[in-house]
Amino acid sequence: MKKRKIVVIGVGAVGSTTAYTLLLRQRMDELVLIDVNRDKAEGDALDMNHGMPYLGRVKVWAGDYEDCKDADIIIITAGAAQKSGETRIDLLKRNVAIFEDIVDHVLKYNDHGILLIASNPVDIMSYFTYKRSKWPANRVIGSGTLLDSARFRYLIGEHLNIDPRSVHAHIIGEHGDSELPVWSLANIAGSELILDEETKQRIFENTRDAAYQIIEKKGATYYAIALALDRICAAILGDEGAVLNVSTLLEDYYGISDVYLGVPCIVDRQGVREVMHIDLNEEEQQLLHRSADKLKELIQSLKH
Ligand code: 6V0
Repeated sequence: MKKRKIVVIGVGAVGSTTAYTLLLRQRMDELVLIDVNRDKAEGDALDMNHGMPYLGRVKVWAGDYEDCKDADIIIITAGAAQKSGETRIDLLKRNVAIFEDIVDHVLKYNDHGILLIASNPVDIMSYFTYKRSKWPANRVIGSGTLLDSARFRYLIGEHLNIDPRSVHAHIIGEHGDSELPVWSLANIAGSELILDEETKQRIFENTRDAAYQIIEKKGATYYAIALALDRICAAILGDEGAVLNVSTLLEDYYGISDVYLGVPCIVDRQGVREVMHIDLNEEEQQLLHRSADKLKELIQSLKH
């Protein structure tokens, strides 16, 4: 049987937590860690290997770009992270420069895998990777609003005392300040949520601003994003056809094209098999357009 292989590029807070999560869940047979800080990658690999007597056998090592050769999934979490008071957009120029180098290196060795992007601003970094790689859009995926949707479902579940896995609710648009809640489709067992406007506003603001709150308290966010990335890898490697709010290329989605945004997508071995068209009300459509316009402006600003 073909070995499943995942490469994680950038093993800082997000990358190493993601690697560890993938390892605990035994998602692959081989796991490669790449970082400009080689010592960090080597230290992480040693540390993880020492846990192997308590796990199944997974080969973990600190590698080079050559190791991308036969990888099924290449996760990029490298780059600058938000500091307290910074928005995700503040990271843009720094991370584009880092990505030029990383994407070109990956392309030298791999032309068939799936690139999974987590570095921020994730929608723009995913679009940039799609353009630079010239790979079909289905194989360049951003983590999008999967994490935001998880936060949203958790907060709704907490408020109603319901398991968040039974809460069906979506955050779509930018993974960032212009994202929007799709209240019109939020439901539990098909029943509409009965929440007053004030509660809805509070739940959404706590979802949207969650990263700021966490960064203020401990400097970085990594556990929940690691679980979200693990979920995407499971959907890909298991050929699941799971519906996940990842960032993907939109083509005439409510008239929006040529931008990456988080929307519900069917994810399987091909990556994004299909972008799902969901019924948004007028207000939600307007907010989605606003989110797309903001990202398009930023993409344009990169060209100057
Ligand atoms: P971090 O802890 O600073 O780690 C970044 C890592 O990237 C470090 O180990 C660096 O050495 C490494 N690195 C930098 N340049 C390169 C390069 N050229 N090649 C290889 N490695 C390199 O940051 P953290 O892990 O906290 O965040 C990483 C990225 O994820 C940031 O852009 C965050 O904003 C983003 N996040 C995205 C989330 C999402 O939902 N998509 C959630 C949380 C963070």
